[in-house]
Amino acid sequence: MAEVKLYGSWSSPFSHRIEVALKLKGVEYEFISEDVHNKSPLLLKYNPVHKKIPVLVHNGKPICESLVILEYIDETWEEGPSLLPKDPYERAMVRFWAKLLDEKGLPAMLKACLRIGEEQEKAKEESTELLKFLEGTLSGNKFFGGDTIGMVDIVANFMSYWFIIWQELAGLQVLTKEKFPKLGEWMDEYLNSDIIKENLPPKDKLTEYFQARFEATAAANAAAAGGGGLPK
Ligand SMILES: N[C@@H](CCC(=O)N[C@@H](CS)C(=O)NCC(=O)O)C(=O)O
Repeated sequence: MAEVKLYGSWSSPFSHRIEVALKLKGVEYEFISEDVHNKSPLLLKYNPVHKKIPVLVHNGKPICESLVILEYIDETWEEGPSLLPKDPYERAMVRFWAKLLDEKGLPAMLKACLRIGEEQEKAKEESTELLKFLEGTLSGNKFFGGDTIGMVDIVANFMSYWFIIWQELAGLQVLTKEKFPKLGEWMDEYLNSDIIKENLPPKDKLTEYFQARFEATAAANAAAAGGGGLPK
């Protein structure tokens, strides 16, 4: 039997993506919990380039970077539900949105919650612009993947759960059901799907974890700014 190990962390949306994909495909795996502030020698061995979780180790072979891992899972366990469409154009579109969410969406949304002043305003505008595009792509579909959860839904997990917590902590209202009704419906559908619901980290625990991280970032930035209290 294939040996599948996931080096991850309970609080990470990247790690959660891989757990969801494996569960959707019905793949049995061992979860190895990593402390990202004190990485294990095995994690550093398997991901010497980025030194980050998640890493999937399949029969001893490591695969790094969540988007790469998601495609690997889809291609390796073909019998489960497809995470990417078969049509080349549609596959390209999935990769486009997944890349955009990772390269622009997540950093902008995090910045909107961590920065202040002009930088925060810019990040809020960038996030809102992207959310408008995403709202447009849903066009009557339950999920970004159509009727079933696909790769874009899984990649966008940070928006439906993590960003909602971050914006609550920052006292922002960038993504709300009033401003983005279709994204609101998508979030409900996604978060209430059995596999997602059963595997999300508890909201209280996650809020507490990020509250501490946000406070530590603000304190570090204040110290770097000479006590000026400007989170960078
Ligand atoms: N691009 C990576 C990002 C993964 C990532 O940022 N992982 C974080 C945890 S959420 C990590 O391992 N951080 C440790 C570090 O930066 O040293 C992916 O998609 O897998």
